[in-house]
Amino acid sequence: MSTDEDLDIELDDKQLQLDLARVDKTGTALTTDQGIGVDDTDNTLRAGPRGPSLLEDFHLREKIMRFDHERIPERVVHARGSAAHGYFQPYDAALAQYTVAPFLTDPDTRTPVFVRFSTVQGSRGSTDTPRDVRGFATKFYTAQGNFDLVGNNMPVFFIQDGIKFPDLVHALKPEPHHEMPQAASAHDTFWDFVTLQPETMHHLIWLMSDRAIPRSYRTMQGFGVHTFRLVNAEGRSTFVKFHWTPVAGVHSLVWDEAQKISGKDPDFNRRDLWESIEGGVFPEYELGLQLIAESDEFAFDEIDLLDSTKIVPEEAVPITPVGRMVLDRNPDNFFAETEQVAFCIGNVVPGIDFTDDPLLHARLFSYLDTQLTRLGGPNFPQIPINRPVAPVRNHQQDGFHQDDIPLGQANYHPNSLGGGCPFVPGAGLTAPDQNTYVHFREQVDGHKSRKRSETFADHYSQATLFWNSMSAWEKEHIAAAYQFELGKVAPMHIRERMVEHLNQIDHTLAVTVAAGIGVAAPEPGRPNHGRISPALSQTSMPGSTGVRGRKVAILVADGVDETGVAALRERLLAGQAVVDVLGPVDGAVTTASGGTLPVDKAMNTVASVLYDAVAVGGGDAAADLLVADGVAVHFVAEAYKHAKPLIVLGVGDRLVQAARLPVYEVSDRTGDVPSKPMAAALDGVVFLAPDAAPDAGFFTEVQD
Ligand code: HDD
Repeated sequence: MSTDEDLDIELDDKQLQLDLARVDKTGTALTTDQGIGVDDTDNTLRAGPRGPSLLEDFHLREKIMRFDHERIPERVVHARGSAAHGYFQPYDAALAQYTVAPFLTDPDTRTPVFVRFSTVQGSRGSTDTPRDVRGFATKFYTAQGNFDLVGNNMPVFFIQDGIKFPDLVHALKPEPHHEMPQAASAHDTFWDFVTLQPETMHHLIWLMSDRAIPRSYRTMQGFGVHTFRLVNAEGRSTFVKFHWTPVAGVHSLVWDEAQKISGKDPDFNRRDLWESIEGGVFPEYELGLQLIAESDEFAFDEIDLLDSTKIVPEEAVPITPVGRMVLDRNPDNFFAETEQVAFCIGNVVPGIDFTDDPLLHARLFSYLDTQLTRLGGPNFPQIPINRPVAPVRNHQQDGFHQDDIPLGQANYHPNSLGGGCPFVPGAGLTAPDQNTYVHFREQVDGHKSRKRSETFADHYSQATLFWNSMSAWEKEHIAAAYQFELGKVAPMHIRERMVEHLNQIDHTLAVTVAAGIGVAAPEPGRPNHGRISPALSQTSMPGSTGVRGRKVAILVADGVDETGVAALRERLLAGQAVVDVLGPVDGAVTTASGGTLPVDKAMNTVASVLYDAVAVGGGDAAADLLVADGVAVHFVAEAYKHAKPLIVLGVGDRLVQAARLPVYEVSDRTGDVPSKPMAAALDGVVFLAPDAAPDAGFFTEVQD
């Protein structure tokens, strides 16, 4: 594998391997699946132009047969997803004391990755922006074999034991009698289940937070959720929790935006991922680890490391940054790659091991098992996107879709007819080396029983911790989300049950939610412990990329002052923002000086919800036209409602006045950009001189 900083991803091992599977049809002639050239693919073979079709038409039969079987079962959860290729590279060798895995310890190694992001509840064709958990699954094609980190964008899970997963998913999915609602958790069966299962309370409050409506996959965290182990060459284990932090910061939609986007552009997150990569704004994430010595397993009050409904607060165990992942290439074919990729939580490499988390253990079975139906047999690891770059040699053969041709007579071990091959390389090892997996020698002892540990019993403290750690606006959004979701639940007893749970988390939250859903305010419940973890608030992760990759709409009309628009556009593009000039219709507008200004899109084919900021061009005649245009007035009013920066050039302020928006700050000096966080304030419009444009800090402050 190349170690060159400027490595062309085409040259990395996985891409070379995929090249063997890529089929370029450019300049080729049409054939059947048997390679036979065809003379006509538009007309069935018939007995006379108006006569019956003939069964001997092998091209017709094959074409229809192939079409009839184009679909495979969608994933039972996480069916809707989008994916990208990229690489991971560790910063240094610091982890070598903890693990034998070179992909984490060799800073000269760039490991190819394929990452699939997903929603959980909806079907393959559902919208990108429901209130839902997002999957964040990474396949590392390491030289020692595939490691799959199959995580989510929330650090905890609904249930503590995987045996409850079918119940959880049945309750979450569309209801069985009428298949409604699609891609939404706001319905009776979900809230019936979770209110009867208090261990869900911590994950639920995350689900009610803005984390459940990420603005883009580029601005979303990822978590391995479970506690895993790193294992070093002496066989010593260290507990580890995996964290992905987006370099662009953690940014979410607001709920009204999310719902509107579902209609305006159901592919919103998918499109963003695709277009960002095509535009060279590569999504980047830092991998960070929380490392906990084996001897500290019981050092945390109220936290059992085997309980996936708990976090280990960063204030207790800081995150050690270990490397960087960059997604820099879109898949060539959605089905072949994004649909056929098979993540298995059991895919680990030497140096990474499991703990006894009962949620994790059920997953170890489920992922392998589900692929058999989904991908049609046991040879799914041979599908190009799933193939390791490490060599695969064993006696596991035959079955549907065997792509390899295993040579030789001996397909068993031990053998002498095949020279004893493939031989077992690590026989006798008591600790892993980088090429040989040796399971951690954990000592286990216990009576068989279906009992849950007492240490898993606290279901509220960390929900309270999360609530306490939110900023005022995050709290508002959470309370509103509970109200929205529970307001769609018909049986009142379920609403009441939920208010009782909320009362165990925080009394004020319970009273606020109750007031919105027709439930009586409860008496004070469990006292709030008052602890906070500042790292849990989105406001702690603003990101460092400023306007890069942000989408800005500039509204123009005939008579626009082109110099102001050009200056703003230029400055935004210099910061790698994405700029769309929007006119009343597509094509071009005439400018104040009599020229023409090209328009990227017509205003009514898009909407402010698809942008991060909206600017209004200047020019007398243009301002009059925009003021008279209901679509333009709505555009700025809605952007304001969603707390987005409004940038107004010159007399463009007339549009803002027409929308009756309050004005809080006027900047008429070049480059003097107000820094008031509009998201929090919800009370203003920014005016800029024609040649002023927002700098990085501006967007950082208004992100949420
Ligand atoms: Fe799961 C898919 C994440 C618990 C059973 N899961 C799936 C995907 C992600 C997760 C990201 C999509 C992978 C892809 O893009 O193809 N799942 C999680 C996380 C969990 C979790 C972070 C808790 C910490 N899952 C979980 C449990 C079970 C499953 C407890 C079963 C006992 N998950 C599955 C599955 C899926 C799946 C049925 C459906 C498609 C697939 O595996 O390949 O096996």
